[in-house]
Amino acid sequence: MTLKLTLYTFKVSLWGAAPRLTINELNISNVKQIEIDISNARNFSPSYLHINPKHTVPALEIDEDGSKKYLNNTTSVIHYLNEIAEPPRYVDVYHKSIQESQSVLNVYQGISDTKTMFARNMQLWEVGKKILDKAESLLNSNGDYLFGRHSVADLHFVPYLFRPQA
Ligand SMILES: N[C@@H](CCC(=O)N[C@@H](CS)C(=O)NCC(=O)O)C(=O)O
Repeated sequence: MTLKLTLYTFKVSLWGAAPRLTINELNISNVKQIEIDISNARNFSPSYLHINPKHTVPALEIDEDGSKKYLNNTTSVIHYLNEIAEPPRYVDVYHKSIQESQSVLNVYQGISDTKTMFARNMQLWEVGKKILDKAESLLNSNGDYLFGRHSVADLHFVPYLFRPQA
């Protein structure tokens, strides 16, 4: 069976970005991507309305041995891509990171209330301030590097310094 996939998407569309991320993360090769510029109403062109009568991006064309079908909402496109992909190389890390995010997801989904998350953020903010105070005092006494000469501590610290500027 020959499978040809074409994703209709638009670079500045968040919905359109979701399957692009999926394709990259799951390393799916040979998906042709076609830009549908919705800012110019290309999603209302007769040819696109044939692909997706709902005139939204993304949409996926699945061509199996010349027989074409279309998926026209983000969830079904992503589920399909997930089905055909090889399991990601670091699948354990994926699951672990999803589990670790579960408490945050619960807040967004209204399953748990926001207080615990915000209390934890406040707590982390205080820890962050202490780390910066400590680093400042070390640099005041030791010069250019945290412990007087360049060490792994400096390598770890620099990204933290850049984050507040982002
Ligand atoms: N329910 C759709 C929503 C997609 C959507 O709203 N896409 C926007 C771009 S972010 C779009 O194509 N809007 C054009 C329109 O509605 O005419 C999905 O799951 O894919």
